[in-house]
Amino acid sequence: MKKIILLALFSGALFCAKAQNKIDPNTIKDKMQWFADAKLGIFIHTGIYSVNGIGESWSFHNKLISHPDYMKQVKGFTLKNYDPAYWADLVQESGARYSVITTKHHDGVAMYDTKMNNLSSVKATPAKRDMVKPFFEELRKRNIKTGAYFSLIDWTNKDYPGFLKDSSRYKIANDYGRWNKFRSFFQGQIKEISEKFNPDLWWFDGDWEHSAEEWESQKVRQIMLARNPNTIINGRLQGYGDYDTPEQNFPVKRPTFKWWELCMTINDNWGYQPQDQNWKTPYEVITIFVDAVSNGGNLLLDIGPKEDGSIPEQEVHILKELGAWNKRNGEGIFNTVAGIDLGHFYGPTTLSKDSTTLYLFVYGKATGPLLLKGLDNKIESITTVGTGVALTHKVVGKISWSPVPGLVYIDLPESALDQYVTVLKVKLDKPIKLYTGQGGLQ
Ligand code: JFZ
Repeated sequence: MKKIILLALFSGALFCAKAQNKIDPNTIKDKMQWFADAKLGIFIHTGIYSVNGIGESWSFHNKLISHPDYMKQVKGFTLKNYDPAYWADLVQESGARYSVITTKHHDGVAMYDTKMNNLSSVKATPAKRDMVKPFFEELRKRNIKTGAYFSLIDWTNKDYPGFLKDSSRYKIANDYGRWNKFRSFFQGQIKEISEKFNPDLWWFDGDWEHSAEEWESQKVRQIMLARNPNTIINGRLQGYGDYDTPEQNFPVKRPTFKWWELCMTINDNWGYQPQDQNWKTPYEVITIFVDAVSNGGNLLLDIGPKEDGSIPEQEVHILKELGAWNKRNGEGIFNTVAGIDLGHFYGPTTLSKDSTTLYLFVYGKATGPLLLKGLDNKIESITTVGTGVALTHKVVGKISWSPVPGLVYIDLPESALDQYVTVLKVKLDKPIKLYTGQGGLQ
């Protein structure tokens, strides 16, 4: 229940406070355009939790393991097979346009060479490597946008109030100087990430533990925008973010947020956990991806590399299958906008930006005739995007004297089907015009 409330809070905080800090809507629209067009990102939870294959940070917070035993994992984090070029190749092959890597999770262990303390993959682990710099360099070589996940929570830092689930070190009101010391620390890390890596996107996390005032969220936003006014910020910087981040739970009704991204695990856990073999199938991932895009959102699909930097083969397989599907059908996904109401077509749809092309998505082995309702356009052609098959259609029930359009039945032979989701391209005579009446005589 807590998670649902908090995730709902993320959304509320994001949009109700935006008016307060008067973010210029035009500037925001321009800089969010790449994100709106990108549709797919790959999330990477890398951290010492992959050594024992246990829950990231939460395992000690929820007392499943003592904090000292959790922190002993620093000694097993080797990255001996870490290959940032391979990671970037895999992101590229998936079809993703951006990738977000954990620079620091709630456990406080930085995956980059932070100068703010000695708790990092560089200074505290046998890896002695900064993961972020080389990965961002490889992403940029491939024109893939870079995202920095940063946890505001730092349950290991002695100056952070929170620690274990039912105990805290102090209350801010009782020791403001200590809280200020922590604020200088975490804001110093944000400054150095800004300066060293200049991420295209910031993925904050953990804002739920304190208020925007306590975090100094407006100041934090300014720190990032001062370095790069075009960087975009997720909605977990309470009231000072640019887009919403529903987590794991897929929206059923189309979200009202202008920009949003569903972040989702590829099995049931964010980090590498060997016992978790509940992999989502390529079909499940692709259908969830299509659903998010048809509702105007993005999918941020997570992978959890092992402590040596290698990526589990199941994750590689899923990303490659997703990428192969994107290669066949990406025209209906990338650079499109949200589709039409489900009353017109009983499935996901997207539109070209000039709305002269309607893309219909057909799950699994469904074949025609498919029904398209209320289309008040002349159809110039219907083809399958992935297989390029020209399809026939029939208009039924058009009454000559009525303005109400007829029903369109589209033949979809089994031979034209995609292995996972078939995409139909409906080329229209002009920008889409839809009849949304209740039938009858008008
Ligand atoms: C957060 C992190 O805690 C999690 O470890 C992972 O990094 C995910 C992407 O982001 O997920 C949450 C967010 C909120 C709650 C729990 C986990 N909550 O409100 O209990």
